[in-house]
Amino acid sequence: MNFKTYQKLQDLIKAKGAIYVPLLDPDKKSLSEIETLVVSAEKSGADAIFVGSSILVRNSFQECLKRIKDSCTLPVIIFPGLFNYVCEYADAILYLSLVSGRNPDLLIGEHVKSAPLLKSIGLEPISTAYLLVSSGVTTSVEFMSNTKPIPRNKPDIALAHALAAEFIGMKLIYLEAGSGAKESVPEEMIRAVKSVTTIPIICGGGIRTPEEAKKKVKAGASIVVTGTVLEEKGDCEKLMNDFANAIHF
Ligand code: 1GP
Repeated sequence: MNFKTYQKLQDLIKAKGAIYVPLLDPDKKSLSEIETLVVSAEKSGADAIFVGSSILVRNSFQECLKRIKDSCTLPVIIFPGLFNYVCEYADAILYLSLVSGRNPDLLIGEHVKSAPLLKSIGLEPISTAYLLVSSGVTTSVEFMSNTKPIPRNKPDIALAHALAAEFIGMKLIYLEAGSGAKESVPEEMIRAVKSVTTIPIICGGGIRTPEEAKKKVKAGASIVVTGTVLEEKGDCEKLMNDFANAIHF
């Protein structure tokens, strides 16, 4: 198994300080809209593309990944939500373990089911500690995963989870407020996690402006993800460009 996509992300973080990753949901846009978005993302300075959904409604995931790969040269990474959708057209998959919860299926069960297929198609897994953080509303992840998020005013709890994940050998820490969250992950929590961990921190959920994204980077995030705010716009090339400029330093 090679880990070249993870290495590429690390190289980009080293070169740019932090990187910007738009999240595309195949359920929210048509295939042609997604193709257009991907082309705009590359032009606007985005560094990689995440593709995923909490519930897949349309039967177009494989086709969508293929079209995305054909439309850009950016690393294309599956962000599987709660289930490990596997697809040979992607460069890698965030192999998410929902470490903030105590649901065994999402800590290891789903991984066991998908590991042999990942191996046989040669899809790179990027071991990622997924920490769900409360955000003011019940998010899809919270409901679907049947787990409690970490209270947003408890950075010490997030810190302990992140440290344990790094000790176990995970390669990324995803601080997640949930798609469309009312409030994004607090900077104080990002700072606390950053103060003890050496692996890159991804921050996503409820980030709506480039200014907000910059605050996450200043607090210690190496990767900032936006999804919902892009779905709400028609042509979002300028917005993606503003995000990329705010995040790179
Ligand atoms: C969701 O972190 C991602 O899993 C992105 O969240 O859709 O709120 O930008 P938004």
